[in-house]
Amino acid sequence: MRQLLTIGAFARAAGLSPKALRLYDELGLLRPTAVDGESGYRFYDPTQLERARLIAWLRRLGMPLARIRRVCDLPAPAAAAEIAGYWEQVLVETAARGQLATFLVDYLSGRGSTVEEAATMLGIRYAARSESGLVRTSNEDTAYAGPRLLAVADGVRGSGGDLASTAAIDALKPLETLAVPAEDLLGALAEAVGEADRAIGEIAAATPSGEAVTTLTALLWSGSRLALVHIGDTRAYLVRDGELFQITHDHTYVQGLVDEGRLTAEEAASHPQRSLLARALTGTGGAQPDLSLHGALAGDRYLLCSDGLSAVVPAGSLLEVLAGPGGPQQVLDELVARAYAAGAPDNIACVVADVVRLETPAAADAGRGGGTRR
Ligand SMILES: [Mn+2]
Repeated sequence: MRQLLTIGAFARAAGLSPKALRLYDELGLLRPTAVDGESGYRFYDPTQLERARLIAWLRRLGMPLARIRRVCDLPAPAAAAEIAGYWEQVLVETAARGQLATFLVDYLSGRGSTVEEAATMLGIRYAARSESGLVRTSNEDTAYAGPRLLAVADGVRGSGGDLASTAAIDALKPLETLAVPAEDLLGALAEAVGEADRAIGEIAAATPSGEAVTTLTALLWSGSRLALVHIGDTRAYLVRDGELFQITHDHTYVQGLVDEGRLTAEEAASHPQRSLLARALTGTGGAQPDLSLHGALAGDRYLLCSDGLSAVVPAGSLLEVLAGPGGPQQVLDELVARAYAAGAPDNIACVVADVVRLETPAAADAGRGGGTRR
């Protein structure tokens, strides 16, 4: 029989502590070969070192013990696949936490700027349209614009799609009239999205397929800032200083491949699975929308749209129209006209909104005095 190692010697050889070894014994993760009946001392066989080292490495990766047990009991190729899957999950979660951290930094940095906000009175001018296009016989897209809320939603084709996109935006409409302090904007939006998801769950339960799915991209106006909520492949763009910025990230399968560097943006645009959604409102709870705050400047122009516009009218053409003359309605009509000129193969939902300086008594006084205010 091979010489057994004491728990201390085995712990040193494996890079684990005796305390950890006792825990792994209790959890059934790594049983000692022998236990002294009188003293209770544990003894390990040197052949157990491989398993012990694997456990130590997996602990360093941060893998939970239950998952480590699963990996240890698998044959090597399956264990490798399990570790790869775990790591992919960690990366996704870390990216989500990174976004949250960025958001919190922005959020808390922007909080103290009420003096500046009071000096500049801003408002929005807006227009919204939703069309079925030239090919589809039904319209599952919804577009809405009001004094505080701008929103588009693209319901996935099927029995519940149109109801789902309407319900998603309806759930946000109470925010039009609710007095929400600027610092609570995002919380209010997140809550409303939870409401939207619950409503969609009811719609799904009432449809024969049992499914109702929609995207949602919405902006809530606070008078100085815009809170953005986004899930799916509807988009929000900002035109500022003559430049077009897409301020949402598509939650699609192909965008995921682009992010991983496995596909170029051009390849993604013509990919057969380009409309496959990675995230959406499905009524199953736990929806994970992106939330962010955007400071408003007079002269900013926002576009919210479904893929019925963005997939057929290239960014250069969008900017040409958005940077052109005319108010929101005129620009919106021109954008929709370009989608039709491109064949309008899908439903089109579109909102255009301009951030404008409001004429206030204070601003008018300053104007008379010849001062320039910003
Ligand atoms: Mn669509």
